[in-house]
Amino acid sequence: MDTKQLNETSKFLSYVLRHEPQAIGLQLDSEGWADIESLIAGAAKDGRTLDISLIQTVVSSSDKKRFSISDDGQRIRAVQGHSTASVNLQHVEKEPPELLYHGTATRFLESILQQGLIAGSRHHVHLSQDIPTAIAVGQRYGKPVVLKIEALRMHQQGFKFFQAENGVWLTNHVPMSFIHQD
Ligand code: HQG
Repeated sequence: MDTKQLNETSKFLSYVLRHEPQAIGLQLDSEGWADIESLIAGAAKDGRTLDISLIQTVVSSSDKKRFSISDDGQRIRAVQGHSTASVNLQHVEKEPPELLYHGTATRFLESILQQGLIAGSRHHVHLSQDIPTAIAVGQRYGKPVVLKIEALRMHQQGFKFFQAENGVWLTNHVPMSFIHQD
């Protein structure tokens, strides 16, 4: 298994487990779980050869721990990042640290200044615990900029925060009054 094959498979799993399960006729339950045998069968119809050992390697080697496999080994899910309406993953609600970070691209700043941070097509706004991670997230869309979020103050004012299994922080909306650009 080479890195290219692992990356491609990881992208494919993100696509079907977060966004378009119907592309391969896959059913996700409300917690995002898919049956691994059905995933392999659906992928095969799409001309893609998956097997359990490739899937397990992608899951265990994912730098961001994007996926998890159920204890019985039968099911797989993405731990965050969904956009598909059929999934409503019940993340654990948690008090956030004083500051969290959001990496974005400079070209989005004008709109963010007007609307605050919005979830867009995903179910939540995604926040990072540290600046290097936020820079990497922002770089995906252009020249990165890191916004500092007063997460604890938001929480004290009633905004809910969740932490996904892989440590990514999630919230529904961040108004501009809690965002700093320094
Ligand atoms: C931006 C990756 C204009 C937001 C990452 C972001 C993350 C606005 C983009 C996870 C806006 C949405 C999520 C507003 C927010 N006006 N633009 N009002 N509010 N935006 O990909 O946070 O590798 O849906 O700044 O590491 O970039 O896939 O969200 O640039 O953890 O596992 O709209 O995805 O993880 O982009 O990334 P995304 P994100 P994976």
